[in-house]
Amino acid sequence: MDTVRIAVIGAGVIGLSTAVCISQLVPQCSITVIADKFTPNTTSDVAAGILIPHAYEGTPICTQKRWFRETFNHLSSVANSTEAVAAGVHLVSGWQIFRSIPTEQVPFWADVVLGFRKMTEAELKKFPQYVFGHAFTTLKCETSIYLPWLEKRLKDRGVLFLRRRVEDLWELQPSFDIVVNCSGLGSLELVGDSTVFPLRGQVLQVQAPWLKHFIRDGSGLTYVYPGVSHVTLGGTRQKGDWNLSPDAEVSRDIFSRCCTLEPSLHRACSIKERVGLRPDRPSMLLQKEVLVRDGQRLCVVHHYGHGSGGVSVHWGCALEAAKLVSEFAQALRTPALTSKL
Ligand SMILES: Cc1cc2nc3c(=O)[nH]c(=O)nc-3n(C[C@H](O)[C@H](O)[C@H](O)COP(=O)(O)OP(=O)(O)OC[C@H]3O[C@@H](n4cnc5c(N)ncnc54)[C@H](O)[C@@H]3O)c2cc1C
Ligand SMILES: *[C@@H]1O[C@H](CO)[C@@H](O)[C@H](O)[C@H]1NC(C)=O
Ligand SMILES: *[C@@H]1O[C@H](CO)[C@@H](O)[C@H](O)[C@H]1NC(C)=O
Ligand SMILES: CC(=O)N[C@H]1CO[C@H](CO)[C@@H](O)[C@@H]1O
Repeated sequence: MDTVRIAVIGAGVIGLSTAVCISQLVPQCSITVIADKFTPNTTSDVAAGILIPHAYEGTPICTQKRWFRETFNHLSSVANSTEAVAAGVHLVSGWQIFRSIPTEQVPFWADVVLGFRKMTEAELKKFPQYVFGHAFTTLKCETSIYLPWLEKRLKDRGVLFLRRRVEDLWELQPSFDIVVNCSGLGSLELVGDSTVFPLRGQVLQVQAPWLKHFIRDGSGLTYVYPGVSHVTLGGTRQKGDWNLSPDAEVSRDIFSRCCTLEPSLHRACSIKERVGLRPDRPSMLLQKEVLVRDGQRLCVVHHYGHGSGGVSVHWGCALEAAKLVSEFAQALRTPALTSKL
Protein backbone atom coordinates (compact mmCIF):
# COMPACT_ATOMS: atom_id res chain seq x y z
CA MET A 1 0.00 0.00 0.00
CA ASP A 2 1.55 3.32 -1.08
CA THR A 3 -0.68 6.01 0.29
CA VAL A 4 -2.79 5.31 3.36
CA ARG A 5 -6.18 7.01 2.98
CA ILE A 6 -7.45 8.50 6.20
CA ALA A 7 -10.87 10.04 6.86
CA VAL A 8 -11.40 12.22 9.93
CA ILE A 9 -15.09 12.67 10.75
CA GLY A 10 -15.73 15.97 12.53
CA ALA A 11 -14.47 19.53 12.09
CA GLY A 12 -14.68 20.75 15.67
CA VAL A 13 -11.55 21.40 17.71
CA ILE A 14 -11.04 17.64 18.17
CA GLY A 15 -11.35 16.64 14.50
CA LEU A 16 -9.23 19.51 13.16
CA SER A 17 -6.43 19.15 15.71
CA THR A 18 -6.37 15.38 15.20
CA ALA A 19 -6.05 15.93 11.43
CA VAL A 20 -3.12 18.34 12.00
CA CYS A 21 -1.33 15.83 14.25
CA ILE A 22 -1.90 13.00 11.76
CA SER A 23 -0.44 15.14 8.97
CA GLN A 24 2.67 15.68 11.11
CA LEU A 25 3.06 12.12 12.33
CA VAL A 26 1.95 9.75 9.57
CA PRO A 27 4.12 9.68 6.45
CA GLN A 28 2.63 9.05 3.02
CA CYS A 29 -1.00 9.48 3.78
CA SER A 30 -3.92 11.41 2.32
CA ILE A 31 -6.31 13.03 4.79
CA THR A 32 -9.93 14.03 4.23
CA VAL A 33 -11.94 15.86 6.90
CA ILE A 34 -15.63 15.00 6.58
CA ALA A 35 -18.26 16.88 8.58
CA ASP A 36 -21.80 18.16 8.28
CA LYS A 37 -20.90 21.33 10.21
CA PHE A 38 -17.82 23.50 9.97
CA THR A 39 -16.72 26.61 11.83
CA PRO A 40 -18.56 28.86 12.80
CA ASN A 41 -21.35 26.30 13.28
CA THR A 42 -19.82 23.66 15.59
CA THR A 43 -20.08 23.26 19.37
CA SER A 44 -16.40 24.10 19.53
CA ASP A 45 -17.19 27.58 18.16
CA VAL A 46 -19.34 28.32 21.22
CA ALA A 47 -16.66 27.28 23.73
CA ALA A 48 -15.09 30.05 25.76
CA GLY A 49 -11.87 28.15 25.16
CA ILE A 50 -10.16 28.75 28.48
CA LEU A 51 -7.55 26.14 29.43
CA ILE A 52 -8.83 24.77 32.74
CA PRO A 53 -9.23 20.98 32.72
CA HIS A 54 -12.32 19.03 33.72
CA ALA A 55 -11.66 15.61 35.17
CA TYR A 56 -12.57 12.58 33.00
CA GLU A 57 -13.86 9.53 34.84
CA GLY A 58 -12.11 6.35 33.87
CA THR A 59 -8.90 8.02 32.66
CA PRO A 60 -5.91 8.00 35.03
CA ILE A 61 -5.12 11.48 36.36
CA CYS A 62 -1.53 11.20 35.11
CA THR A 63 -2.82 10.72 31.55
CA GLN A 64 -5.20 13.67 31.86
CA LYS A 65 -2.38 15.78 33.23
CA ARG A 66 -0.16 14.81 30.29
CA TRP A 67 -2.91 15.75 27.79
CA PHE A 68 -3.31 19.11 29.52
CA ARG A 69 0.43 19.74 29.76
CA GLU A 70 0.95 18.94 26.06
CA THR A 71 -1.94 21.23 25.12
CA PHE A 72 -0.70 23.99 27.40
CA ASN A 73 2.89 23.80 26.12
CA HIS A 74 1.79 23.66 22.51
CA LEU A 75 -0.51 26.67 22.82
CA SER A 76 2.14 28.53 24.86
CA SER A 77 4.49 28.30 21.94
CA VAL A 78 1.71 29.53 19.62
CA ALA A 79 0.96 32.38 22.05
CA ASN A 80 4.54 33.61 21.99
CA SER A 81 4.96 33.26 18.22
CA THR A 82 4.08 35.68 15.43
CA GLU A 83 1.08 33.41 14.71
CA ALA A 84 -0.60 34.24 18.04
CA VAL A 85 -3.02 36.82 16.67
CA ALA A 86 -3.97 34.73 13.63
CA ALA A 87 -4.57 31.74 15.92
CA GLY A 88 -6.51 33.70 18.56
CA VAL A 89 -4.39 32.34 21.43
CA HIS A 90 -3.16 34.41 24.37
CA LEU A 91 -2.22 34.21 28.04
CA VAL A 92 -4.83 35.31 30.55
CA SER A 93 -4.59 35.71 34.33
CA GLY A 94 -7.39 35.54 36.83
CA TRP A 95 -9.10 34.03 39.80
CA GLN A 96 -11.03 30.86 40.55
CA ILE A 97 -13.09 31.46 43.69
CA PHE A 98 -14.93 29.20 46.15
CA ARG A 99 -17.81 29.80 48.56
CA SER A 100 -16.44 27.12 50.90
CA ILE A 101 -12.98 25.62 51.17
CA PRO A 102 -12.75 22.90 48.49
CA THR A 103 -11.62 19.39 49.42
CA GLU A 104 -8.99 19.60 46.71
CA GLN A 105 -7.19 22.82 47.53
CA VAL A 106 -4.47 22.20 44.98
CA PRO A 107 -5.89 20.75 41.72
CA PHE A 108 -3.88 18.23 39.68
CA TRP A 109 -3.13 20.81 36.99
CA ALA A 110 -1.72 23.43 39.42
CA ASP A 111 1.89 23.00 38.27
CA VAL A 112 1.01 23.12 34.58
CA VAL A 113 -0.55 26.59 34.57
CA LEU A 114 1.71 29.50 35.45
CA GLY A 115 2.12 31.15 38.84
CA PHE A 116 -0.52 29.07 40.64
CA ARG A 117 -1.08 30.28 44.23
CA LYS A 118 -3.78 30.76 46.83
CA MET A 119 -5.51 34.12 46.65
CA THR A 120 -4.61 36.63 49.35
CA GLU A 121 -7.11 38.06 51.84
CA ALA A 122 -6.88 41.39 50.03
CA GLU A 123 -7.83 39.78 46.71
CA LEU A 124 -10.69 37.83 48.30
CA LYS A 125 -12.17 41.07 49.70
CA LYS A 126 -13.38 41.83 46.18
CA PHE A 127 -15.72 38.81 46.44
CA PRO A 128 -17.64 39.06 49.74
CA GLN A 129 -19.49 35.74 49.28
CA TYR A 130 -16.29 33.78 48.75
CA VAL A 131 -13.82 32.43 51.31
CA PHE A 132 -11.07 30.81 49.23
CA GLY A 133 -9.52 31.11 45.80
CA HIS A 134 -6.79 30.26 43.31
CA ALA A 135 -4.89 32.85 41.29
CA PHE A 136 -3.06 31.71 38.14
CA THR A 137 -2.22 32.45 34.54
CA THR A 138 -3.51 30.14 31.84
CA LEU A 139 -4.20 30.35 28.11
CA LYS A 140 -7.31 31.20 26.20
CA CYS A 141 -8.01 30.03 22.74
CA GLU A 142 -10.69 32.00 20.92
CA THR A 143 -12.18 29.09 19.02
CA SER A 144 -13.94 31.22 16.37
CA ILE A 145 -10.42 32.35 15.34
CA TYR A 146 -8.51 29.16 16.22
CA LEU A 147 -10.70 26.78 14.16
CA PRO A 148 -10.32 28.76 10.88
CA TRP A 149 -6.57 28.91 11.59
CA LEU A 150 -6.42 25.11 11.96
CA GLU A 151 -8.47 24.71 8.77
CA LYS A 152 -6.06 26.94 6.88
CA ARG A 153 -3.05 24.96 8.11
CA LEU A 154 -4.72 21.77 6.92
CA LYS A 155 -5.61 23.20 3.50
CA ASP A 156 -2.01 24.39 3.10
CA ARG A 157 -0.91 20.79 3.67
CA GLY A 158 -3.25 19.48 0.99
CA VAL A 159 -5.91 18.07 3.33
CA LEU A 160 -9.32 17.79 1.63
CA PHE A 161 -12.57 18.97 3.20
CA LEU A 162 -15.91 17.35 2.48
CA ARG A 163 -19.28 18.62 3.72
CA ARG A 164 -21.37 15.53 4.23
CA ARG A 165 -23.29 13.74 6.92
CA VAL A 166 -22.01 10.21 7.52
CA GLU A 167 -24.83 7.87 8.56
CA ASP A 168 -22.71 4.74 8.95
CA LEU A 169 -18.93 4.32 9.21
CA TRP A 170 -19.08 1.57 6.56
CA GLU A 171 -20.05 4.20 3.95
CA LEU A 172 -16.39 5.19 4.04
CA GLN A 173 -15.20 1.75 3.00
CA PRO A 174 -13.54 1.04 0.52
CA SER A 175 -12.69 4.73 -0.14
CA PHE A 176 -10.68 4.96 3.09
CA ASP A 177 -8.33 2.65 4.96
CA ILE A 178 -8.58 4.33 8.38
CA VAL A 179 -11.47 6.31 9.85
CA VAL A 180 -11.05 8.58 12.86
CA ASN A 181 -14.33 9.21 14.61
CA CYS A 182 -14.25 12.76 16.07
CA SER A 183 -17.97 13.35 15.65
CA GLY A 184 -18.64 14.46 19.23
CA LEU A 185 -22.34 14.29 19.96
CA GLY A 186 -22.84 12.84 16.46
CA SER A 187 -21.56 9.50 17.79
CA LEU A 188 -24.93 8.95 19.36
CA GLU A 189 -26.42 8.33 15.92
CA LEU A 190 -23.30 7.59 13.89
CA VAL A 191 -22.03 4.65 15.90
CA GLY A 192 -25.09 4.08 18.05
CA ASP A 193 -23.19 4.99 21.20
CA SER A 194 -26.10 5.58 23.56
CA THR A 195 -23.81 6.62 26.41
CA VAL A 196 -23.15 9.99 24.68
CA PHE A 197 -25.41 12.83 25.76
CA PRO A 198 -25.62 16.64 25.34
CA LEU A 199 -24.62 18.88 28.23
CA ARG A 200 -26.22 22.13 27.11
CA GLY A 201 -24.30 25.33 27.68
CA GLN A 202 -25.70 28.80 27.19
CA VAL A 203 -23.36 31.81 27.29
CA LEU A 204 -23.42 35.54 26.59
CA GLN A 205 -20.79 37.25 24.48
CA VAL A 206 -20.54 40.92 25.48
CA GLN A 207 -18.43 43.98 24.80
CA ALA A 208 -16.63 44.98 27.99
CA PRO A 209 -13.11 45.70 26.70
CA TRP A 210 -11.89 47.07 30.04
CA LEU A 211 -11.95 43.55 31.52
CA LYS A 212 -8.68 41.62 31.17
CA HIS A 213 -8.81 39.21 34.16
CA PHE A 214 -10.93 36.07 34.25
CA ILE A 215 -13.17 35.22 37.21
CA ARG A 216 -14.52 31.70 37.62
CA ASP A 217 -16.74 30.32 40.36
CA GLY A 218 -15.13 27.04 41.47
CA SER A 219 -18.29 25.15 40.50
CA GLY A 220 -17.53 26.12 36.89
CA LEU A 221 -21.10 27.35 36.51
CA THR A 222 -20.53 31.10 36.61
CA TYR A 223 -17.62 32.69 34.79
CA VAL A 224 -16.32 35.85 33.15
CA TYR A 225 -13.69 35.08 30.47
CA PRO A 226 -12.21 38.03 28.58
CA GLY A 227 -11.04 37.12 25.07
CA VAL A 228 -9.93 38.75 21.83
CA SER A 229 -13.23 39.98 20.41
CA HIS A 230 -15.59 39.74 23.40
CA VAL A 231 -15.97 38.70 27.03
CA THR A 232 -17.78 35.37 27.50
CA LEU A 233 -20.22 35.22 30.41
CA GLY A 234 -21.50 31.86 31.55
CA GLY A 235 -23.05 29.63 31.96
CA THR A 236 -25.18 26.53 32.27
CA ARG A 237 -24.75 22.75 32.25
CA GLN A 238 -28.08 21.21 31.32
CA LYS A 239 -27.84 17.46 30.99
CA GLY A 240 -29.85 15.83 28.18
CA ASP A 241 -31.21 19.17 26.89
CA TRP A 242 -31.01 19.40 23.07
CA ASN A 243 -32.47 22.92 22.71
CA LEU A 244 -30.14 25.08 20.59
CA SER A 245 -32.27 28.22 20.99
CA PRO A 246 -31.22 30.67 23.70
CA ASP A 247 -33.54 30.98 26.68
CA ALA A 248 -34.11 34.63 27.71
CA GLU A 249 -34.73 33.76 31.35
CA VAL A 250 -31.43 31.85 31.51
CA SER A 251 -29.62 34.80 29.89
CA ARG A 252 -30.95 37.18 32.54
CA ASP A 253 -29.82 34.79 35.25
CA ILE A 254 -26.31 34.44 33.75
CA PHE A 255 -26.00 38.21 33.44
CA SER A 256 -27.06 38.81 37.01
CA ARG A 257 -24.72 36.10 38.38
CA CYS A 258 -21.78 37.58 36.47
CA CYS A 259 -22.62 41.15 37.56
CA THR A 260 -22.47 39.97 41.16
CA LEU A 261 -18.89 38.80 40.54
CA GLU A 262 -17.92 41.81 38.43
CA PRO A 263 -20.29 44.79 38.90
CA SER A 264 -18.70 46.80 36.06
CA LEU A 265 -20.43 44.36 33.70
CA HIS A 266 -23.59 46.42 34.14
CA ARG A 267 -22.00 48.73 31.57
CA ALA A 268 -21.37 45.91 29.06
CA CYS A 269 -23.05 46.25 25.66
CA SER A 270 -23.83 44.32 22.44
CA ILE A 271 -24.96 41.25 24.28
CA LYS A 272 -25.18 38.13 22.10
CA GLU A 273 -26.59 34.81 23.27
CA ARG A 274 -24.94 31.55 22.18
CA VAL A 275 -25.81 27.93 22.87
CA GLY A 276 -23.65 24.82 22.46
CA LEU A 277 -24.23 21.16 23.22
CA ARG A 278 -21.15 19.67 24.85
CA PRO A 279 -20.54 16.09 23.70
CA ASP A 280 -20.48 14.33 27.06
CA ARG A 281 -20.06 10.71 28.04
CA PRO A 282 -19.41 8.92 31.34
CA SER A 283 -15.80 8.57 30.10
CA MET A 284 -14.02 10.01 27.09
CA LEU A 285 -13.26 7.56 24.28
CA LEU A 286 -9.80 7.42 22.70
CA GLN A 287 -9.09 3.95 21.32
CA LYS A 288 -8.57 1.75 18.29
CA GLU A 289 -11.06 -0.75 16.95
CA VAL A 290 -11.08 -2.94 13.84
CA LEU A 291 -14.61 -3.37 12.52
CA VAL A 292 -15.22 -6.52 10.52
CA ARG A 293 -18.19 -7.14 8.23
CA ASP A 294 -18.57 -9.67 5.44
CA GLY A 295 -14.83 -10.35 5.44
CA GLN A 296 -14.06 -6.62 5.07
CA ARG A 297 -12.09 -4.69 7.65
CA LEU A 298 -12.27 -1.04 8.62
CA CYS A 299 -9.71 0.45 10.98
CA VAL A 300 -11.36 2.96 13.32
CA VAL A 301 -9.89 5.29 15.92
CA HIS A 302 -12.60 6.56 18.27
CA HIS A 303 -11.94 10.03 19.61
CA TYR A 304 -14.98 11.68 21.15
CA GLY A 305 -16.85 12.57 24.33
CA HIS A 306 -14.70 15.49 25.52
CA GLY A 307 -17.58 17.10 27.43
CA SER A 308 -16.91 20.38 29.18
CA GLY A 309 -13.15 20.51 28.74
CA GLY A 310 -12.31 19.52 25.17
CA VAL A 311 -10.34 22.65 24.34
CA SER A 312 -8.18 22.22 27.45
CA VAL A 313 -6.86 18.81 26.40
CA HIS A 314 -7.37 18.81 22.62
CA TRP A 315 -3.73 18.84 21.52
CA GLY A 316 -2.54 16.12 23.90
CA CYS A 317 -5.48 13.92 22.92
CA ALA A 318 -4.91 14.65 19.21
CA LEU A 319 -1.27 13.54 19.52
CA GLU A 320 -2.39 10.29 21.12
CA ALA A 321 -5.09 9.71 18.48
CA ALA A 322 -2.52 10.37 15.74
CA LYS A 323 -0.23 7.74 17.32
CA LEU A 324 -3.04 5.18 17.12
CA VAL A 325 -3.62 6.10 13.46
CA SER A 326 0.09 5.74 12.80
CA GLU A 327 0.10 2.22 14.32
CA PHE A 328 -2.74 1.24 11.99
CA ALA A 329 -0.94 2.80 9.02
CA GLN A 330 2.24 0.88 9.80
CA ALA A 331 0.35 -2.39 10.05
CA LEU A 332 -1.46 -1.72 6.76
CA ARG A 333 1.89 -1.20 5.04
CA THR A 334 3.26 -4.48 6.41
CA PRO A 335 1.39 -7.41 4.78
CA ALA A 336 2.38 -9.81 7.57
CA LEU A 337 0.78 -7.49 10.10
CA THR A 338 -2.26 -6.55 8.00
CA SER A 339 -3.60 -10.07 8.19
CA LYS A 340 -3.45 -9.87 11.98
CA LEU A 341 -5.38 -6.59 12.23
C1 LIG B 1 -20.94 27.00 26.38
C2 LIG B 1 -19.70 26.14 26.29
C3 LIG B 1 -18.52 26.60 26.83
C4 LIG B 1 -17.37 25.81 26.79
N1 LIG B 1 -16.22 26.32 27.30
C5 LIG B 1 -15.08 25.55 27.28
C6 LIG B 1 -13.86 26.08 27.81
O1 LIG B 1 -13.79 27.23 28.24
N2 LIG B 1 -12.77 25.26 27.81
C7 LIG B 1 -12.82 24.00 27.32
O2 LIG B 1 -11.80 23.29 27.37
N3 LIG B 1 -13.96 23.49 26.79
C8 LIG B 1 -15.08 24.23 26.76
N4 LIG B 1 -16.26 23.72 26.23
C9 LIG B 1 -16.27 22.32 25.76
C10 LIG B 1 -15.82 22.19 24.31
O3 LIG B 1 -16.57 23.05 23.52
C11 LIG B 1 -16.00 20.75 23.81
O4 LIG B 1 -15.38 19.82 24.68
C12 LIG B 1 -15.37 20.59 22.41
O5 LIG B 1 -15.81 21.66 21.60
C13 LIG B 1 -15.71 19.28 21.77
O6 LIG B 1 -15.19 19.29 20.48
P1 LIG B 1 -15.57 18.24 19.36
O7 LIG B 1 -14.71 18.55 18.19
O8 LIG B 1 -15.55 16.87 19.94
O9 LIG B 1 -17.12 18.51 19.04
P2 LIG B 1 -17.91 19.52 17.99
O10 LIG B 1 -17.29 20.85 18.07
O11 LIG B 1 -19.31 19.33 18.35
O12 LIG B 1 -17.57 18.89 16.60
C14 LIG B 1 -18.21 17.73 16.13
C15 LIG B 1 -18.03 17.65 14.63
O13 LIG B 1 -18.52 16.41 14.17
C16 LIG B 1 -19.37 16.60 13.07
N5 LIG B 1 -20.32 15.47 12.99
C17 LIG B 1 -21.04 14.94 14.01
N6 LIG B 1 -21.78 13.91 13.56
C18 LIG B 1 -21.50 13.78 12.24
C19 LIG B 1 -21.94 12.90 11.20
N7 LIG B 1 -22.79 11.91 11.46
N8 LIG B 1 -21.45 13.07 9.95
C20 LIG B 1 -20.56 14.07 9.69
N9 LIG B 1 -20.11 14.92 10.62
C21 LIG B 1 -20.57 14.78 11.87
C22 LIG B 1 -20.00 17.92 13.35
O14 LIG B 1 -20.57 18.46 12.16
C23 LIG B 1 -18.79 18.70 13.85
O15 LIG B 1 -18.02 19.16 12.77
C24 LIG B 1 -17.41 24.52 26.21
C25 LIG B 1 -18.60 24.09 25.64
C26 LIG B 1 -19.73 24.88 25.65
C27 LIG B 1 -20.99 24.39 25.01
C1 LIG C 1 -23.26 28.04 9.05
O1 LIG C 1 -24.66 28.02 9.19
C2 LIG C 1 -25.33 29.03 8.44
C3 LIG C 1 -26.80 28.99 8.83
O2 LIG C 1 -27.31 27.69 8.79
C4 LIG C 1 -25.10 28.78 6.95
O3 LIG C 1 -25.74 29.77 6.18
C5 LIG C 1 -23.59 28.83 6.68
O4 LIG C 1 -23.34 28.50 5.33
C6 LIG C 1 -22.86 27.85 7.59
N1 LIG C 1 -21.41 28.05 7.43
C7 LIG C 1 -20.57 27.07 7.18
C8 LIG C 1 -19.13 27.45 6.99
O5 LIG C 1 -20.92 25.91 7.11
C1 LIG D 1 7.63 30.30 24.17
O1 LIG D 1 6.93 29.12 24.56
C2 LIG D 1 7.71 27.95 24.60
C3 LIG D 1 6.78 26.79 24.93
O2 LIG D 1 6.14 26.98 26.15
C4 LIG D 1 8.85 28.11 25.58
O3 LIG D 1 9.65 26.97 25.57
C5 LIG D 1 9.67 29.33 25.23
O4 LIG D 1 10.63 29.55 26.23
C6 LIG D 1 8.77 30.55 25.12
N1 LIG D 1 9.56 31.70 24.66
C7 LIG D 1 9.49 32.89 25.26
C8 LIG D 1 10.32 33.95 24.63
O5 LIG D 1 8.79 33.08 26.24
C1 LIG E 1 -18.52 3.25 22.95
C2 LIG E 1 -18.16 2.81 21.59
O1 LIG E 1 -17.24 2.08 21.40
N1 LIG E 1 -18.92 3.31 20.63
C3 LIG E 1 -18.97 2.87 19.28
C4 LIG E 1 -17.91 3.46 18.37
O2 LIG E 1 -18.08 2.98 17.08
C5 LIG E 1 -18.12 1.59 16.93
C6 LIG E 1 -18.29 1.26 15.49
O3 LIG E 1 -19.53 1.67 14.97
C7 LIG E 1 -19.18 0.96 17.79
O4 LIG E 1 -19.06 -0.44 17.70
C8 LIG E 1 -18.95 1.39 19.20
O5 LIG E 1 -19.99 0.87 20.00
